[in-house]
Amino acid sequence: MEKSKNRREFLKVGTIGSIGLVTTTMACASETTTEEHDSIQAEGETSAKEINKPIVVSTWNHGLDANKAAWKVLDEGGSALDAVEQGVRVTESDPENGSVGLGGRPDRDGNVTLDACIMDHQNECGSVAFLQHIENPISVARKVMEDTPHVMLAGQGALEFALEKGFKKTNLLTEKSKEEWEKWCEESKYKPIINRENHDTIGMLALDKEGNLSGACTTSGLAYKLHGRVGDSPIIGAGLFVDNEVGAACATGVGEAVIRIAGSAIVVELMRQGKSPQEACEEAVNRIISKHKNVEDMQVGFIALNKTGEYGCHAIYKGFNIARRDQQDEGMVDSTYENE
Ligand code: SD4
Repeated sequence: MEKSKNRREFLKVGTIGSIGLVTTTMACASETTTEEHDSIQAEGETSAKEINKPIVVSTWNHGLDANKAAWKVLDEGGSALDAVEQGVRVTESDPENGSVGLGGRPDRDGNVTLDACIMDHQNECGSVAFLQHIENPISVARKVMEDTPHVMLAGQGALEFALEKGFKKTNLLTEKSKEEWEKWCEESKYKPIINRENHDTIGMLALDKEGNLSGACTTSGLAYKLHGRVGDSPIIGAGLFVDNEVGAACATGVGEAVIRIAGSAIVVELMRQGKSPQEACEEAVNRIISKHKNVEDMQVGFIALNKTGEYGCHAIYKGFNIARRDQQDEGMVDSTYENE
């Protein structure tokens, strides 16, 4: 397999504020070089001008629409927490999206089961796993965070909690998803589908005008998974992690691989040690590769955003992309990757 764009190539892409045009082809990483970033730090403070805020980044093409909703909050001076919740709700409620919320592909028995989590700048976090019948699990996760002493609710208990909080029971299995699942049942391969294309989980990271970070992650998980399977997306430290002193990260792809390396927590810790968001994502991807005997068909991508509004992304395979919105513009950014 061919190695692709390496870090040094795209670290030259630009500096903060230099991403001008909306583009679908730019390589990932925004865009202080390591040296520039160091010099900012060495001067002692990062001035407001140097910090690229507010900014929101999210996974895949559906991130563009989600970012618009998040941007509305950020631009009006709202919190990153509100922004990421409002942002990913758009994707959850889109019946055309087959990997998140309404219209999500079911498990192998035909049940749409959802995982989501949210984390703010005060290390507060909330999560729901294996939740059925609720269109916006991210908002249930936020309620877990704000209205309970717990971090995570799962299954029937999460559903009962959501109903108590006034969420409505909804049939999430759209005709389209049902037909696809029925077709899949004819072959009965019982092999979860692993996507390398642009229609996966939404993970979103935002830095608000106050300079605070938050993140959200929500998914229907791997299509046709075993009933009861939970991926990385509701697990704080795996699918999402935020540390307001350092940065935030989220993951998309095969959740089992992300969980095995505590993926998003690792990305944040690497940034704490001085890595740029891009370098941190690369190291986490390579950790996954080195810890698995075979990554064939195992796509994983990470996004990271730090306190200066610098972002990066990296994936095992070509095909991952992220949506970015900041004060200059909005656009898609192709992720760098290890393998074609
Ligand atoms: C999961 N990470 O459930 C999610 C699914 C996903 O790209 O992101 N697919 O494992």
